[in-house]
Amino acid sequence: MSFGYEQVCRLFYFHSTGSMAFTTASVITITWVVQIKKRNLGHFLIRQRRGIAFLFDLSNEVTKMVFEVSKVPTTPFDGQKPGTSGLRKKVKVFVQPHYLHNFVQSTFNALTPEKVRGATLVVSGDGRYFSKDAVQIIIKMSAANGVRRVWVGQNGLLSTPAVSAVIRERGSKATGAFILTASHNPGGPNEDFGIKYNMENGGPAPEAITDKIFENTKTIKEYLIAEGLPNVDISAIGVTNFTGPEGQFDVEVFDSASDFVKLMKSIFDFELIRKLLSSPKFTFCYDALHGVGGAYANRIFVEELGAQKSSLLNCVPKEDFGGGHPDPNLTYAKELVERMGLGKSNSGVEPPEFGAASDGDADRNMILGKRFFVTPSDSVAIIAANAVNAIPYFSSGLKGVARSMPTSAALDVVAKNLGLKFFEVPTGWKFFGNLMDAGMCSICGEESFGTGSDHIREKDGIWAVLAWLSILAYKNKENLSGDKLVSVEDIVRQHWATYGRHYYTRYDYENVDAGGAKDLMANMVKLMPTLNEINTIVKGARPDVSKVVNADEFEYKDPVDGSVSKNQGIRFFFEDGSRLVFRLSGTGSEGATIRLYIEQYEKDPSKIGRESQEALAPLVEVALKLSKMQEFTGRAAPTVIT
Ligand code: VG1
Ligand code: CO
Repeated sequence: MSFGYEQVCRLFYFHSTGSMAFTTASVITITWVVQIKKRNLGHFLIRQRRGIAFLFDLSNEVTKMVFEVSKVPTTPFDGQKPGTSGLRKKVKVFVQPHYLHNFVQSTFNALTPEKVRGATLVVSGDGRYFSKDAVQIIIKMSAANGVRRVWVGQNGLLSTPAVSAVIRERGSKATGAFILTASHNPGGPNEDFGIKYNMENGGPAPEAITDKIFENTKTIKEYLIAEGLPNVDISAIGVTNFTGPEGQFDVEVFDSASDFVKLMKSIFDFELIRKLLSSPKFTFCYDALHGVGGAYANRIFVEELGAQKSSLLNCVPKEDFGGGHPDPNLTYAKELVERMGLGKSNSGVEPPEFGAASDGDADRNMILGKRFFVTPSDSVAIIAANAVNAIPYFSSGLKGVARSMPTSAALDVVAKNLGLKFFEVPTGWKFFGNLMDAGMCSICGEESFGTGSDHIREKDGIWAVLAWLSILAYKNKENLSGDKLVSVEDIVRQHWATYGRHYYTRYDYENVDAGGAKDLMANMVKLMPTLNEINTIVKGARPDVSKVVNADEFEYKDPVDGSVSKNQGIRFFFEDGSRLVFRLSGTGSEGATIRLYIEQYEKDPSKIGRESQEALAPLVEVALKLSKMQEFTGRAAPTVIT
């Protein structure tokens, strides 16, 4: 037999039943025919007649479904710029014809066709409204772009940390992932959808890639899709095989929790935690806020660690998160906050010893003790201070620690005391990845309820809960039959006594007019170099606040690859170590959100027990005056205070 290379031909498959299927693609390269033979996909007899190749399948099974690829013309959409963590927009925007397609194709193009061809991609998310449709669209586009296989968590569910874990190690490694989530933003037909791409290290795409994606969205003219590919049943575990112009294409649906549970068991001492959870003195409560955390909670907390089923709240993932904000903070995690004795009403029931919540995609966490709130900035510092003793994964020491710029300096103090490498990066998890890949950082965190480690390249809500349970289990090891357990509050107060306390609060002004927000920031940039003027405003507002000694706009140079990220927030540093930070959110889907971060360090043990809003009131007043908040936004009060 002699075939010309890249010869025009048609392919026929004869089923054993006698029926016949054929590709309608008119161009099939002979290399592909040879590949089929090499891959041993059945017994093929190849004949050629007048430039047409015939493939006769002599095997008994025909399992391959054959698809063709279409090039669909399209035009760019405005505003497809990935923010702090992917592209987030209202569902109404995402469902427009070609909208999602344009973004996915722009991503493929940014990754380059060579990298996409033959790739293994993970596609899943927090299960929010529109996810199931999006999974099918991305499968069809992956097939058309020459991806070799797509891995999907059952029902399209995988938490963001689980995606990171799956990319890094699910038997073999994957090339990357599309994560379908808008995190803590609400879901449903009138709410938010989101998509982001993670790289082969399991972490969010760096700015070099997200910038390229955005550039591509501005010029895109066509996308590739296998429109005729039947929808894959993502509710059933199993593999479906297809064949296309680039060769074989498989979709594998797998259990959403197994890989992640295995990873957690390799990090923590589950036996020790189990002992704590089974102690009658210890009571526990976890709220998934109807996010994807629920898909892991039962397996880990109940099946593996023996917690009561009744200790799980809102653990059934829902497309609309039950109508709430899946945001684990004191404002939105209402049910948990009430249960922990931090709400307005007093039910008279004794709150649990420990409570935790995670967000829509289960990468954030909130840690609560009985009638006690742990700030995320304190949480990461306390985990870092106790990790080596309490968590087997860290027993040989920490490589370093890192926090995002607006996060309080509680971690800095721990790093200094323990002689650890320390890094301050811009907001967003993508900046931690390089440090971790380079072996420079083991534990990191953000003030926005994000905590994690180098076990993956995303923050990890369930990991944080297990870290705290490990610390509690370790501190109570010899104490489970004693009178009183060491509580969350005891651990935090002990930490403050050792390292000092960072009073901390964040004010969010959500969905303000984008123009007003920009002007407010521009006004402060102008103010920055004029320390005298700044201090006149400070003294005018609160004579009891110390003076501003420096003001700047945060800029980060990545110590690993040298890349520079500018305009990452405006900072005012005070003589007594206090700090104000202003930045615009990069995760909102409408208007602008201004975040104001306020921090004050107190070393004097007699002054560490104050209520934080009261302790910070003078600095808040100064911040509002300096920024002319009300003048620029028309807002007399923030939307959320954490
Ligand atoms: C917010 C937080 C930031 C976090 C990001 C993504 O970003 O401040 O710390 O990394 O959300 O978290 P911004 O730009 O709105 O301040 V998640 O849980 O949405 O992936
Ligand atoms: Co999230």
